[in-house]
Amino acid sequence: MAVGSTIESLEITQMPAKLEYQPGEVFDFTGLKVTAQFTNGTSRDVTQYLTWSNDPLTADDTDFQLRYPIVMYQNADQNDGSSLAGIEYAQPVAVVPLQITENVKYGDVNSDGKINVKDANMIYRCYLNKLSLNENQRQVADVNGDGKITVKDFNLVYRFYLNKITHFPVEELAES
Ligand SMILES: [Ca+2]
Ligand SMILES: [Ca+2]
Repeated sequence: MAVGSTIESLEITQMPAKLEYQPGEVFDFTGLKVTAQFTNGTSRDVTQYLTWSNDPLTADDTDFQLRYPIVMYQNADQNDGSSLAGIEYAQPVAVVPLQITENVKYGDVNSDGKINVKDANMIYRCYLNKLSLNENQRQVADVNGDGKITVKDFNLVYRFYLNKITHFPVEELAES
């Protein structure tokens, strides 16, 4: 790479193959190509120099940032650590738009990752008007997809818990 020339911008010339993620996954750069435009008019593939966060993705990472390592330019006395005046830093950033969606886990009304008798009981109590569920809870509780929370949903969740069924009617509706 030409020393002394400065990156003007980073351009994503090829998007990574995977753009859709669930929270908790880690960014996969496969297929990604990023080209740097230099102030001297040249351009070059700099994909291999980029850095990014390997932390699990969250719902906020829809603009995923890829950074070029800090570039220091302009003449400066680099032996004099006491004065950084006159040195400019630039950290070119390319942004990959990611789609991060949380999969609906039908039947898991209390969102503990398991489908068991606790969820079935919540559905039953909701049906009896003893418990009010929020919008998300109502969505995952309606496992037969009829828009209502009834004893049918309770039965389905309970049967799922007993391993009598492996999926819910609402999931078949979503797939078709
Ligand atoms: Ca649960
Ligand atoms: Ca229902």
